[in-house]
Amino acid sequence: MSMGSFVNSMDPRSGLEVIRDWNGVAQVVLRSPKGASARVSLHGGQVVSWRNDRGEDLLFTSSKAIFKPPNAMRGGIQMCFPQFGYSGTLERHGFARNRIWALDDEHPPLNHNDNGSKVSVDLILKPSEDDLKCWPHCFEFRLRVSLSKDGDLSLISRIRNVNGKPFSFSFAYHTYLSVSDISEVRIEGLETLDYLDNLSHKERFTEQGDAITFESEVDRVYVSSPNVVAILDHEKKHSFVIRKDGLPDVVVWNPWEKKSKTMVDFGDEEYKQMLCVDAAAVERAITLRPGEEWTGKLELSAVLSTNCSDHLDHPVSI
Ligand code: TA6
Repeated sequence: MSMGSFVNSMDPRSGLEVIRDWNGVAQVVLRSPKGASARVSLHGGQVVSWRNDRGEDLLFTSSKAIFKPPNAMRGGIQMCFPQFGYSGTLERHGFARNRIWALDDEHPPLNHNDNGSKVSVDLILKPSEDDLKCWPHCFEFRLRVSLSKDGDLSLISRIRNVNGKPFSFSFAYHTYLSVSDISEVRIEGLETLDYLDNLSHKERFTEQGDAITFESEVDRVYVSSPNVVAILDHEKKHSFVIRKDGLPDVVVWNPWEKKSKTMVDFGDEEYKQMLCVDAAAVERAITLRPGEEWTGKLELSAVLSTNCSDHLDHPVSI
């Protein structure tokens, strides 16, 4: 995706590198000392790019993506909040991905020390008057996106109820992974789990014993999943390792051929080069009482091995 000529500048407060997209919306650029990079847009708090130290895109972005607020561009990592899918009365996947966020320079410290080995940006979203009309709950959604020196990408969401009464929500990091060829990809870590099939009215099934492979449309919510899942891309000889915390479910989506043709901002053949694997909280809504805060963490690593099973039994230390 050509980025067109963007004006780079340094944000005086955060010292972060900021570029403006062609709608004038700011994107913060994170760079690791070894050459990896990530770009986070204030439009939707969306991660619009994550590249390894060879400059290769690790996230999928459709060649037909529409870069025009308010709709999120098709690709990257989208914030689905306060609703996943059509599980409520709001627009699909909620409104957070369609709003302009702000840089958060009052972010309370996170209770973990990365001893400076990461470069981070902090964003914040609060409801507008219009949002309160369709979802009458005051919240603060703080998002920290970090890039480690080795190029691992981590996202930490903190949602605080600053309301007078409890509220409930569902959540997903809607993550478009770039893959070489979907028929060469398999997912390890979801074997034998139950899943809700969005292709048959959320009916509940149990996954068979082997790793998951793809030969048709898939749209499933794997429930009560382990906190580490691996996506093996044989052709690229690398794997994505997803580590998550506070997010019990994993959504797996590939639109395949027929559905691809129905999406204006998606190429007919692009289903072969992408797979959505979302760390999520969908099956059971999260309820926060006034003053309470929920945290949902995701860490993405791209490891040069196909036998990444050893990663599967490493405990999560995000
Ligand atoms: O994550 C799976 C899913 O809910 C699918 O049902 C599919 O609709 C996808 O999200 C894309 O949603 P979007 O609103 O971005 O077109």
